[in-house]
Amino acid sequence: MGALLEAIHSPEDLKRLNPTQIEELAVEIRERLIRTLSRTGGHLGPNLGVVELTIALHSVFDTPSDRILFDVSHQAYVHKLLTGRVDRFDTIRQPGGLNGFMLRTESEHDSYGAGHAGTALSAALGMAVARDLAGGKEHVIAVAGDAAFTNGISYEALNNIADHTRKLIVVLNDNEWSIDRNVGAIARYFHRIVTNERYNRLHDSAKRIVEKIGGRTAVEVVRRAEEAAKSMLWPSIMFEEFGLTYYGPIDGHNLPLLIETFKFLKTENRPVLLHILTQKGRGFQPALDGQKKFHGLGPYDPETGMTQPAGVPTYSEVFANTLAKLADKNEKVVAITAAMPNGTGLDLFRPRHPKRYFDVGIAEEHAVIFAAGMATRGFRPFCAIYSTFLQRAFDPVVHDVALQKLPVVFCMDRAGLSGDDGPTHHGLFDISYLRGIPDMVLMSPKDEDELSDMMATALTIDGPSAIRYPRGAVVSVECKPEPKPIPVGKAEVLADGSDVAILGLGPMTALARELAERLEQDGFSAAVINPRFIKPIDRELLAQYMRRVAAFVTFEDHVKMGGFGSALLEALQEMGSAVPVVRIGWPDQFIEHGKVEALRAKYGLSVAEAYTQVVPLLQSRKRRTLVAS
Ligand SMILES: Cc1ncc(C[n+]2csc(CCOP(=O)(O)OP(=O)(O)O)c2C)c(N)n1
Repeated sequence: MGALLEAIHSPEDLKRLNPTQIEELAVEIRERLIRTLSRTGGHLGPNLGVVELTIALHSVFDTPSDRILFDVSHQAYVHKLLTGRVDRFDTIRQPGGLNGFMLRTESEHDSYGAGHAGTALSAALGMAVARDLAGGKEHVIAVAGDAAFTNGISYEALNNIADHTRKLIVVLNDNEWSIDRNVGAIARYFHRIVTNERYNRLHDSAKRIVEKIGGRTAVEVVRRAEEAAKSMLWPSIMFEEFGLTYYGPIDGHNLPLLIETFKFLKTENRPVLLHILTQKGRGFQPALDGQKKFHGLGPYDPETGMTQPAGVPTYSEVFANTLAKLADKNEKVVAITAAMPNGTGLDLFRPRHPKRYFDVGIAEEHAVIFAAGMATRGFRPFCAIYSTFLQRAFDPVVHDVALQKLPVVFCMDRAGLSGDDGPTHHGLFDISYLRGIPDMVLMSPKDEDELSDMMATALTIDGPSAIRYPRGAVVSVECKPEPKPIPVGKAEVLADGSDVAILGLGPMTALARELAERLEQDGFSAAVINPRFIKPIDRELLAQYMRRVAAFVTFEDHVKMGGFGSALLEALQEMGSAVPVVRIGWPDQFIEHGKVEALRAKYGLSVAEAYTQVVPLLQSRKRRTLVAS
C-alpha cells in the first residue's frame, strides 16, 4: 500500500509518473493523510481538499527554485509529502517531528513560513519583485483559501500586485469554508461566480476543450471565449479591476485540467488569479459531513471519524456560557469573533443572542475597530481573539480602543504555550504588548470560576480591559451560580508566609502551591499569591511582603521579557525594594512545537527550577539572621 508515494523523495520523482499513476498517487496521499492524522491529529479537511492542486503544482513547477506559498500553510501537508518528507510524515506535530505548518528551517521547499492568515499574497509579491530586480526567472505562486480574502492584508497586496510585477500566480482555493462557513460579502461574491448558470455552461464546454485538445492553444481559445462572456455577465470581475487576469472557476479536483491550466499560466506575462473549486474533506465521508470538526482536530478513528468525547469543559466554553449569562442581564453586551466561533466557544453564545453575535471573518484589526465603534455608542463589546491573533490588532487596541478609553474587553483564549501547533500559535507575548498601554486593565484567572468573575469585573471598568486564559480544560472547581466582580487591582492571598512570596499567574497558581509545599518541608515559610491583575499590580500587597520576605518568585506562562515578573520587578524597584525576584517564564527565543509538559521541563518552567534558584536566596538570609543573633 502506498508504493507510489513511498517512492517520492523529491518533486522530480513525481514528474516521472504517468497520468494514471498520478491519479493513483492522489488516492495514496488521501489514505496516508487519513491514516497518519488519525494518530497525530492535524488539519485533515483542508489537506484532503488540496491533494490534486498540490500534485498539479509540483508536476508543473520546480521547487525549490520556483516558490510556492500557502496562506496559513495549514494545508501544506501534501506539499510536505511531495517534497522529501514522506519518511518523516508520521512525526507531524509530534515532539521533534515535522511542524504542522510551513517552516523555512524545515525544508528548502518551504519558501515561506506561516500560521496566521492573509500573508501569502504580500510575501509572494515581495518574492516576485525580488526576482524581477535580480533578473531571475523563477515562478512565484501564492495559494490562498477563500477565507484569506476576508483578510485585509490580502487586499493590500492585491492593490499593489499589478503595479509591481508582471509575473505572479495567485490560486484562490475556494471551498466555501473558513473554519466555520466563510462569511461576508466576499464569500457571497465568490458564490455568485460559482453558481452563475450561463457562465458555468460556457465553462463546462471550455473544460471539455481543454481536456480533449490540451496545451496552450486550447487554453488560449477558451480564455478568449471566456473573456467575452465575462464582460457580458458582469460589469467587472473584482480581480481584473485589481489588474490580475482572472481564470476560472475550474474544478480543483480534475488533475489533467489543473496541470494543463498551470502549464498555460506559467507562460503568462501578467499577474493572474486562478479560481479553483475544491471540497474540504474530499475522500473521507466523516470529514465531508463534519467540515468544521475536521478542519483541525486531535486523533480520531480512521474508519468512522469518531473522536473521544471531551470530558471536562474548556475555558472557551466557560467563557461563552458566562458571556451569554452576562448578555441575558445586560442588553449592551455583544460578542465579536474573527472567524473563530468554534475555537473561542462563541458557537455556544450565538444561538442564545443571535443579534448580538458577530463573526467578522479573519479580520482581527477590523474586529477591534468595529468593537471600538460600538463602544462609542454605549455597547459593551467582548472581543474573543486568541492571544496570538490579537498581535495583528495591536495598533487598533492602542489607537482606537485605549486612546479613546473605550470599554472593550479582550478575551484572549490560548494565552500561554499552545503545544502541538508551535511558535505561530503560542500565546506568549500578550502581557508584554498590552502592559505598556495606558489605562489597560490586564487580568488572568486561576480557574474557570475566576474567569467568570473577571468577565463581570470587566463590565464595571470604564475603559479597556483584557483577560488571558489558557487553551483546554478548566481546573474543575465549583462555580458560583452568578459571576461576581472582583475589586480592580486586588490580588488574592492563598496562603500567608514570611520567608518567600510566590506569585503564580493564572493557572500557574498550581505551581506556586507546589513550590510552597516543598519549601515548607525544608522549614521555610512561603506565601502563595494569586495576582489576578497584571495591571494594575497590587502594590499595597507587594509593599507588605517586600518588608518581610527574602525573595519573590513569579510563575507565568508567558515570555519573561516584559511579562508579569518584569511588572513585579518594576513595581518593587519603584517602591525602593531590593528583594530579589526569581522569575519563571519562557526565555527570549521562539519555542518549538511539542507537548506542553515536556517543553516546560525543557525550558525550566518548573517547580524544580524555581526551587533551585530560590533556595540559595532563602538560605543566605537564614545564615545572615543566625550570624546577627
Ligand atoms: C490571523 C489569523 N486569524 C485566525 C486564524 C485561524 N484560522 C486558521 S485556518 C482558518 C481558516 C482558513 O480558511 P481558508 O483560508 O479558506 O482555508 P481552508 O482551511 O478552507 O482550506 C482560520 C480562521 C489564523 N490562522 N490567522
